[in-house]
Amino acid sequence: MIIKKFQASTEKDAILQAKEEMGSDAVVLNIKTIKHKGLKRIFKKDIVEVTAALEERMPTAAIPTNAINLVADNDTTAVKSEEKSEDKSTAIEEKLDSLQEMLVNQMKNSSEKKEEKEEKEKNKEENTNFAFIQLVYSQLLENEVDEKYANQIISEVESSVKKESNMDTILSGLYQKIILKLGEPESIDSEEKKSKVVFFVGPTGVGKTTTIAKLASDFKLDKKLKVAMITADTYRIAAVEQLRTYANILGVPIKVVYTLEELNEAIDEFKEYDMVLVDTAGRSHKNKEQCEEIRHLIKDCVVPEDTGKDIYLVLSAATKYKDLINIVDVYDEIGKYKLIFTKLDETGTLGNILNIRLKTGAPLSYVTCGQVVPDDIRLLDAQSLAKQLLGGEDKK
Ligand SMILES: Nc1nc2c(ncn2[C@@H]2O[C@H](COP(=O)(O)OP(=O)(O)O)[C@@H](O)[C@H]2O)c(=O)[nH]1
Ligand SMILES: [Mg+2]
Repeated sequence: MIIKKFQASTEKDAILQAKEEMGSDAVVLNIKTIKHKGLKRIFKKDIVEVTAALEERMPTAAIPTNAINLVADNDTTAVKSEEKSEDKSTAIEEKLDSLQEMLVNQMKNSSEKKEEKEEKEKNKEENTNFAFIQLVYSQLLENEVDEKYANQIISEVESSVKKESNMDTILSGLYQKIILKLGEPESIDSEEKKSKVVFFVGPTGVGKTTTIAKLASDFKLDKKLKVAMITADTYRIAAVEQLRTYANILGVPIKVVYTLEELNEAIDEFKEYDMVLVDTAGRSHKNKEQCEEIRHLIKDCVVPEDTGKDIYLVLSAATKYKDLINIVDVYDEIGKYKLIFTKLDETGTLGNILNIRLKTGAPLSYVTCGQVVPDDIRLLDAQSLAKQLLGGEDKK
Protein backbone atom coordinates (compact mmCIF):
# COMPACT_ATOMS: atom_id res chain seq x y z
CA MET A 1 0.00 0.00 0.00
CA ILE A 2 1.25 3.47 -0.90
CA ILE A 3 0.32 6.20 1.54
CA LYS A 4 0.72 9.88 0.77
CA LYS A 5 -0.32 13.18 2.27
CA PHE A 6 -1.67 16.14 0.31
CA GLN A 7 -2.15 19.64 1.60
CA ALA A 8 -4.33 22.33 0.06
CA SER A 9 -6.42 25.28 1.19
CA THR A 10 -9.59 23.28 0.75
CA GLU A 11 -10.44 19.65 1.19
CA LYS A 12 -11.54 19.46 -2.40
CA ASP A 13 -8.21 20.70 -3.72
CA ALA A 14 -6.33 18.29 -1.53
CA ILE A 15 -8.43 15.35 -2.77
CA LEU A 16 -7.96 16.52 -6.36
CA GLN A 17 -4.22 16.55 -5.84
CA ALA A 18 -4.38 13.03 -4.47
CA LYS A 19 -6.48 11.83 -7.36
CA GLU A 20 -4.17 13.40 -9.91
CA GLU A 21 -1.12 11.86 -8.41
CA MET A 22 -2.37 8.48 -7.25
CA GLY A 23 -5.18 7.86 -9.70
CA SER A 24 -8.88 7.23 -9.23
CA ASP A 25 -8.33 4.05 -7.18
CA ALA A 26 -6.81 6.00 -4.33
CA VAL A 27 -8.82 6.11 -1.10
CA VAL A 28 -8.80 8.81 1.52
CA LEU A 29 -7.72 7.51 4.86
CA ASN A 30 -7.84 10.72 6.74
CA ILE A 31 -8.59 14.40 6.44
CA LYS A 32 -7.16 16.83 8.89
CA THR A 33 -7.53 20.57 9.23
CA ILE A 34 -4.25 22.13 10.25
CA LYS A 35 -4.77 25.36 12.10
CA HIS A 36 -2.01 27.96 12.15
CA LYS A 37 -0.62 28.95 15.44
CA GLY A 38 0.02 32.36 16.96
CA LEU A 39 -0.32 35.49 14.80
CA LYS A 40 -0.34 33.47 11.59
CA ARG A 41 -3.82 32.28 12.63
CA ILE A 42 -5.18 35.77 11.92
CA PHE A 43 -3.58 36.24 8.50
CA LYS A 44 -3.51 32.75 7.06
CA LYS A 45 -6.33 30.38 6.26
CA ASP A 46 -6.35 26.88 7.68
CA ILE A 47 -4.80 24.10 5.60
CA VAL A 48 -6.50 20.80 4.85
CA GLU A 49 -4.35 17.71 4.82
CA VAL A 50 -5.60 14.59 3.10
CA THR A 51 -3.99 11.24 3.66
CA ALA A 52 -4.61 8.97 0.69
CA ALA A 53 -3.71 5.38 0.10
CA LEU A 54 -3.48 3.21 -2.95
CA GLU A 55 -3.75 -0.54 -2.95
CA GLU A 56 -3.40 -1.58 -6.56
CA ARG A 57 -5.23 -4.89 -6.50
CA MET A 58 -7.53 -4.12 -3.63
CA PRO A 59 -11.14 -5.00 -4.47
CA THR A 60 -13.61 -2.26 -3.86
CA ALA A 61 -15.40 -4.32 -1.22
CA ALA A 62 -12.24 -4.44 0.81
CA ILE A 63 -12.02 -0.70 1.09
CA PRO A 64 -12.70 0.37 4.65
CA THR A 65 -16.12 1.80 5.13
CA ASN A 66 -14.78 4.80 6.94
CA ALA A 67 -12.58 5.62 4.00
CA ILE A 68 -13.90 7.85 1.26
CA ASN A 69 -13.67 6.28 -2.14
CA LEU A 70 -12.33 8.71 -4.61
CA VAL A 71 -13.74 6.58 -7.41
CA ALA A 72 -17.23 7.45 -6.26
CA ASP A 73 -16.45 11.11 -6.43
CA ASN A 74 -15.99 12.73 -9.76
CA ASP A 75 -14.96 16.32 -10.14
CA THR A 76 -18.51 17.59 -10.19
CA THR A 77 -20.01 15.43 -7.49
CA ALA A 78 -17.10 16.14 -5.16
CA VAL A 79 -17.77 19.83 -5.29
CA LYS A 80 -21.51 19.77 -5.86
CA SER A 81 -22.48 21.89 -2.93
CA GLU A 82 -20.68 23.73 -0.17
CA GLU A 83 -23.16 22.35 2.32
CA LYS A 84 -22.45 18.77 1.39
CA SER A 85 -18.74 19.41 1.55
CA GLU A 86 -19.07 20.98 4.97
CA ASP A 87 -21.03 17.98 6.26
CA LYS A 88 -18.41 15.69 4.92
CA SER A 89 -15.69 17.82 6.45
CA THR A 90 -17.27 17.56 9.87
CA ALA A 91 -17.64 13.82 9.46
CA ILE A 92 -14.05 13.59 8.42
CA GLU A 93 -12.92 15.70 11.38
CA GLU A 94 -14.78 13.30 13.64
CA LYS A 95 -13.15 10.35 11.95
CA LEU A 96 -9.81 12.03 12.35
CA ASP A 97 -10.42 12.64 16.02
CA SER A 98 -11.36 9.06 16.66
CA LEU A 99 -8.43 7.84 14.61
CA GLN A 100 -6.09 10.06 16.55
CA GLU A 101 -7.59 8.86 19.77
CA MET A 102 -7.17 5.30 18.64
CA LEU A 103 -3.53 5.90 17.69
CA VAL A 104 -2.76 7.65 20.95
CA ASN A 105 -4.32 4.75 22.84
CA GLN A 106 -2.40 2.27 20.78
CA MET A 107 0.82 4.15 21.40
CA LYS A 108 0.03 4.37 25.09
CA ASN A 109 -0.71 0.65 25.21
CA SER A 110 2.44 -0.25 23.37
CA SER A 111 4.60 2.00 25.55
CA GLU A 112 2.90 0.58 28.65
CA LYS A 113 3.61 -2.89 27.33
CA LYS A 114 7.20 -1.89 26.64
CA GLU A 115 7.57 -0.55 30.16
CA GLU A 116 5.97 -3.71 31.52
CA LYS A 117 8.37 -5.79 29.45
CA GLU A 118 11.35 -3.73 30.64
CA GLU A 119 10.17 -4.04 34.23
CA LYS A 120 9.81 -7.79 33.77
CA GLU A 121 13.33 -7.99 32.28
CA LYS A 122 14.72 -5.98 35.20
CA ASN A 123 12.91 -8.19 37.70
CA LYS A 124 14.17 -11.26 35.90
CA GLU A 125 17.75 -9.95 36.16
CA GLU A 126 17.30 -9.07 39.81
CA ASN A 127 15.88 -12.52 40.47
CA THR A 128 18.83 -14.15 38.71
CA ASN A 129 21.24 -12.05 40.78
CA PHE A 130 19.36 -12.93 43.93
CA ALA A 131 19.44 -16.64 43.09
CA PHE A 132 23.14 -16.36 42.36
CA ILE A 133 23.85 -14.65 45.68
CA GLN A 134 21.86 -17.40 47.42
CA LEU A 135 23.96 -20.01 45.65
CA VAL A 136 27.21 -18.36 46.76
CA TYR A 137 25.86 -18.05 50.30
CA SER A 138 25.11 -21.77 50.48
CA GLN A 139 28.56 -22.45 49.03
CA LEU A 140 30.15 -20.46 51.87
CA LEU A 141 28.13 -22.43 54.43
CA GLU A 142 29.07 -25.65 52.65
CA ASN A 143 32.70 -24.67 53.21
CA GLU A 144 31.85 -24.17 56.90
CA VAL A 145 32.17 -20.42 56.89
CA ASP A 146 30.34 -19.30 60.03
CA GLU A 147 26.79 -18.19 59.17
CA LYS A 148 27.47 -14.87 60.86
CA TYR A 149 30.45 -14.12 58.61
CA ALA A 150 28.75 -15.47 55.48
CA ASN A 151 25.81 -13.12 56.14
CA GLN A 152 28.19 -10.27 56.73
CA ILE A 153 30.03 -10.85 53.46
CA ILE A 154 26.82 -11.24 51.47
CA SER A 155 25.14 -8.18 52.95
CA GLU A 156 28.21 -6.03 52.37
CA VAL A 157 28.27 -7.05 48.72
CA GLU A 158 24.49 -6.92 48.33
CA SER A 159 24.41 -3.30 49.41
CA SER A 160 26.82 -2.41 46.63
CA VAL A 161 25.07 -4.56 44.00
CA LYS A 162 23.39 -2.23 41.54
CA LYS A 163 20.32 -3.14 39.57
CA GLU A 164 22.42 -3.48 36.44
CA SER A 165 25.02 -5.72 38.11
CA ASN A 166 25.57 -9.09 36.57
CA MET A 167 26.86 -12.32 38.05
CA ASP A 168 30.46 -11.52 37.14
CA THR A 169 30.48 -8.25 39.04
CA ILE A 170 28.76 -9.84 42.05
CA LEU A 171 31.24 -12.71 42.08
CA SER A 172 34.26 -10.44 41.80
CA GLY A 173 32.77 -8.27 44.57
CA LEU A 174 32.47 -11.31 46.84
CA TYR A 175 35.93 -12.51 45.90
CA GLN A 176 37.50 -9.13 46.70
CA LYS A 177 35.58 -8.88 49.96
CA ILE A 178 36.85 -12.29 51.12
CA ILE A 179 40.43 -11.46 50.15
CA LEU A 180 40.19 -8.21 52.10
CA LYS A 181 38.84 -10.09 55.10
CA LEU A 182 41.61 -12.70 54.91
CA GLY A 183 44.17 -9.91 54.85
CA GLU A 184 47.71 -10.07 53.56
CA PRO A 185 49.35 -13.21 54.97
CA GLU A 186 52.57 -12.39 56.84
CA SER A 187 55.73 -14.43 56.70
CA ILE A 188 58.10 -14.63 59.67
CA ASP A 189 60.86 -12.69 57.96
CA SER A 190 58.58 -10.05 56.46
CA GLU A 191 59.28 -7.40 59.10
CA GLU A 192 62.33 -5.17 59.26
CA LYS A 193 63.69 -6.54 62.58
CA LYS A 194 66.89 -8.43 61.92
CA SER A 195 66.80 -11.12 64.59
CA LYS A 196 63.78 -12.94 65.94
CA VAL A 197 62.82 -15.26 68.73
CA VAL A 198 59.73 -17.05 67.50
CA PHE A 199 57.41 -19.02 69.80
CA PHE A 200 55.09 -21.71 68.48
CA VAL A 201 52.11 -22.42 70.67
CA GLY A 202 48.97 -24.49 70.26
CA PRO A 203 47.23 -27.72 71.24
CA THR A 204 49.01 -31.10 71.29
CA GLY A 205 49.41 -32.88 68.00
CA VAL A 206 48.49 -29.99 65.67
CA GLY A 207 51.94 -30.05 64.10
CA LYS A 208 54.01 -27.43 65.94
CA THR A 209 57.27 -29.42 65.96
CA THR A 210 56.86 -30.51 62.34
CA THR A 211 56.12 -26.91 61.32
CA ILE A 212 59.26 -25.68 63.11
CA ALA A 213 61.33 -28.26 61.22
CA LYS A 214 59.80 -27.18 57.88
CA LEU A 215 60.46 -23.49 58.55
CA ALA A 216 63.96 -24.09 59.93
CA SER A 217 64.84 -25.90 56.73
CA ASP A 218 63.56 -23.02 54.58
CA PHE A 219 65.35 -20.36 56.66
CA LYS A 220 68.62 -22.21 56.80
CA LEU A 221 68.89 -23.90 53.42
CA ASP A 222 67.01 -21.48 51.16
CA LYS A 223 67.29 -18.11 52.92
CA LYS A 224 70.78 -18.85 54.30
CA LEU A 225 69.88 -17.52 57.75
CA LYS A 226 71.53 -18.51 61.03
CA VAL A 227 68.92 -20.69 62.73
CA ALA A 228 68.81 -22.12 66.27
CA MET A 229 66.13 -24.11 68.13
CA ILE A 230 64.93 -24.18 71.72
CA THR A 231 62.39 -26.62 73.08
CA ALA A 232 60.37 -26.03 76.19
CA ASP A 233 58.29 -29.12 75.47
CA THR A 234 59.80 -31.29 78.18
CA TYR A 235 56.68 -33.20 79.14
CA ARG A 236 57.42 -36.00 76.70
CA ILE A 237 60.88 -37.38 75.95
CA ALA A 238 59.69 -38.24 72.49
CA ALA A 239 58.86 -34.59 71.83
CA VAL A 240 62.38 -33.46 72.66
CA GLU A 241 63.89 -36.24 70.60
CA GLN A 242 61.66 -35.37 67.67
CA LEU A 243 62.97 -31.80 67.48
CA ARG A 244 66.55 -32.90 68.20
CA THR A 245 66.40 -35.26 65.23
CA TYR A 246 65.31 -32.46 62.90
CA ALA A 247 67.97 -30.13 64.38
CA ASN A 248 70.68 -32.72 63.76
CA ILE A 249 69.57 -33.35 60.18
CA LEU A 250 69.60 -29.62 59.46
CA GLY A 251 72.78 -29.01 61.46
CA VAL A 252 71.26 -26.34 63.72
CA PRO A 253 72.01 -26.00 67.48
CA ILE A 254 69.27 -26.93 69.94
CA LYS A 255 68.71 -26.23 73.68
CA VAL A 256 66.22 -27.93 75.97
CA VAL A 257 64.82 -25.63 78.66
CA TYR A 258 62.74 -26.39 81.77
CA THR A 259 62.45 -22.95 83.38
CA LEU A 260 62.30 -19.27 82.52
CA GLU A 261 65.93 -18.83 83.59
CA GLU A 262 67.05 -21.61 81.27
CA LEU A 263 65.02 -20.06 78.48
CA ASN A 264 66.70 -16.67 79.04
CA GLU A 265 70.13 -18.31 79.07
CA ALA A 266 69.40 -20.12 75.81
CA ILE A 267 68.11 -16.92 74.15
CA ASP A 268 71.23 -15.12 75.29
CA GLU A 269 73.44 -17.92 73.98
CA PHE A 270 71.76 -17.63 70.58
CA LYS A 271 71.89 -13.82 70.44
CA GLU A 272 74.01 -13.89 67.29
CA TYR A 273 71.43 -15.98 65.42
CA ASP A 274 68.95 -14.55 62.95
CA MET A 275 66.12 -16.87 63.85
CA VAL A 276 65.58 -18.71 67.14
CA LEU A 277 62.59 -21.05 66.92
CA VAL A 278 61.04 -22.04 70.25
CA ASP A 279 58.87 -25.18 70.52
CA THR A 280 56.42 -25.30 73.41
CA ALA A 281 54.44 -28.08 75.03
CA GLY A 282 51.08 -28.65 73.48
CA ARG A 283 48.75 -28.03 76.36
CA SER A 284 45.21 -29.06 76.55
CA HIS A 285 43.22 -25.96 75.77
CA LYS A 286 40.87 -27.04 78.55
CA ASN A 287 43.56 -26.36 81.13
CA LYS A 288 43.95 -22.64 81.63
CA GLU A 289 46.68 -23.13 84.24
CA GLN A 290 48.99 -24.94 81.85
CA CYS A 291 48.46 -22.24 79.25
CA GLU A 292 49.27 -19.67 81.89
CA GLU A 293 52.74 -21.28 82.24
CA ILE A 294 53.45 -20.80 78.53
CA ARG A 295 52.15 -17.26 78.67
CA HIS A 296 54.52 -16.54 81.57
CA LEU A 297 57.51 -17.97 79.64
CA ILE A 298 56.76 -15.88 76.55
CA LYS A 299 55.88 -12.69 78.37
CA ASP A 300 58.75 -12.71 80.86
CA CYS A 301 61.65 -13.95 78.76
CA VAL A 302 64.18 -11.31 77.80
CA VAL A 303 65.26 -10.93 74.20
CA PRO A 304 68.26 -8.83 73.12
CA GLU A 305 67.69 -5.31 71.90
CA ASP A 306 66.72 -5.13 68.22
CA THR A 307 65.38 -8.66 68.41
CA GLY A 308 61.73 -9.31 67.76
CA LYS A 309 59.57 -11.61 69.90
CA ASP A 310 56.92 -13.26 67.74
CA ILE A 311 54.20 -15.71 68.67
CA TYR A 312 52.53 -18.12 66.25
CA LEU A 313 49.39 -19.93 67.28
CA VAL A 314 49.36 -23.23 65.42
CA LEU A 315 45.91 -24.67 64.73
CA SER A 316 44.72 -27.61 62.71
CA ALA A 317 42.33 -26.73 59.88
CA ALA A 318 40.69 -30.10 60.53
CA THR A 319 39.59 -29.13 64.07
CA LYS A 320 35.88 -28.46 64.62
CA TYR A 321 34.95 -24.78 64.67
CA LYS A 322 33.50 -25.02 68.18
CA ASP A 323 36.77 -26.46 69.51
CA LEU A 324 38.80 -23.83 67.67
CA ILE A 325 36.75 -21.11 69.37
CA ASN A 326 37.58 -22.61 72.79
CA ILE A 327 41.26 -22.86 71.86
CA VAL A 328 41.59 -19.24 70.74
CA ASP A 329 39.73 -18.14 73.87
CA VAL A 330 42.35 -19.87 76.01
CA TYR A 331 45.27 -18.38 74.07
CA ASP A 332 43.65 -14.98 74.05
CA GLU A 333 45.92 -13.59 76.76
CA ILE A 334 49.15 -14.99 75.44
CA GLY A 335 49.98 -11.81 73.54
CA LYS A 336 49.68 -10.71 69.93
CA TYR A 337 50.01 -13.73 67.71
CA LYS A 338 49.76 -14.75 64.08
CA LEU A 339 47.98 -17.84 62.83
CA ILE A 340 49.41 -20.98 61.24
CA PHE A 341 46.95 -23.57 59.96
CA THR A 342 48.13 -27.16 59.58
CA LYS A 343 46.63 -30.30 58.07
CA LEU A 344 44.84 -28.60 55.16
CA ASP A 345 45.24 -31.96 53.46
CA GLU A 346 42.99 -33.55 56.06
CA THR A 347 39.92 -31.45 55.37
CA GLY A 348 37.90 -30.43 52.35
CA THR A 349 36.39 -27.38 54.02
CA LEU A 350 38.55 -24.40 54.84
CA GLY A 351 35.95 -21.98 56.19
CA ASN A 352 37.52 -22.18 59.64
CA ILE A 353 40.56 -20.27 58.44
CA LEU A 354 38.36 -17.30 57.58
CA ASN A 355 36.25 -17.77 60.74
CA ILE A 356 39.22 -17.74 63.12
CA ARG A 357 40.91 -14.91 61.25
CA LEU A 358 37.75 -12.82 61.68
CA LYS A 359 37.12 -13.95 65.25
CA THR A 360 40.64 -13.18 66.49
CA GLY A 361 41.69 -10.41 64.13
CA ALA A 362 45.11 -12.11 64.08
CA PRO A 363 47.02 -12.05 60.78
CA LEU A 364 47.25 -15.27 58.80
CA SER A 365 50.64 -16.62 57.85
CA TYR A 366 51.60 -20.17 56.89
CA VAL A 367 49.59 -23.23 56.06
CA THR A 368 50.83 -26.81 55.97
CA CYS A 369 49.31 -29.52 53.87
CA GLY A 370 51.15 -32.74 54.61
CA GLN A 371 53.67 -34.48 56.83
CA VAL A 372 56.65 -34.11 54.54
CA VAL A 373 59.48 -31.98 55.94
CA PRO A 374 60.40 -29.52 54.51
CA ASP A 375 58.11 -29.40 51.46
CA ASP A 376 54.58 -29.30 52.84
CA ILE A 377 54.46 -25.69 53.98
CA ARG A 378 53.78 -22.40 52.27
CA LEU A 379 52.53 -18.91 52.93
CA LEU A 380 48.75 -18.88 52.74
CA ASP A 381 47.47 -17.93 49.30
CA ALA A 382 44.48 -15.65 49.98
CA GLN A 383 43.34 -15.63 46.33
CA SER A 384 43.28 -19.37 46.14
CA LEU A 385 41.47 -19.71 49.47
CA ALA A 386 38.87 -17.09 48.47
CA LYS A 387 38.18 -18.96 45.23
CA GLN A 388 37.82 -22.20 47.11
CA LEU A 389 35.43 -20.71 49.66
CA LEU A 390 33.28 -19.42 46.80
CA GLY A 391 33.05 -22.91 45.36
CA GLY A 392 35.99 -22.77 42.95
CA GLU A 393 38.05 -25.82 42.20
CA ASP A 394 41.28 -24.29 43.42
CA LYS A 395 41.95 -26.86 46.14
CA LYS A 396 45.43 -26.74 47.52
N1 LIG B 1 48.38 -34.71 57.39
C1 LIG B 1 49.17 -33.86 58.03
N2 LIG B 1 49.81 -34.23 59.12
C2 LIG B 1 50.62 -33.34 59.73
C3 LIG B 1 50.78 -32.02 59.23
N3 LIG B 1 51.62 -31.37 60.06
C4 LIG B 1 51.96 -32.26 61.03
N4 LIG B 1 51.38 -33.44 60.82
C5 LIG B 1 51.47 -34.66 61.63
O1 LIG B 1 50.81 -34.46 62.86
C6 LIG B 1 51.44 -35.24 63.86
C7 LIG B 1 51.78 -34.34 65.04
O2 LIG B 1 52.79 -33.42 64.66
P1 LIG B 1 53.70 -32.69 65.69
O3 LIG B 1 54.59 -31.79 64.93
O4 LIG B 1 54.39 -33.69 66.56
O5 LIG B 1 52.64 -31.89 66.52
P2 LIG B 1 52.85 -31.07 67.87
O6 LIG B 1 52.40 -31.94 68.98
O7 LIG B 1 51.97 -29.90 67.72
O8 LIG B 1 54.28 -30.70 67.94
C8 LIG B 1 52.66 -35.85 63.22
O9 LIG B 1 52.37 -37.17 62.84
C9 LIG B 1 52.87 -34.99 61.97
O10 LIG B 1 53.54 -35.71 60.94
C10 LIG B 1 50.07 -31.66 58.06
O11 LIG B 1 50.13 -30.54 57.54
N5 LIG B 1 49.27 -32.62 57.49
MG1 LIG C 1 55.69 -31.08 69.42
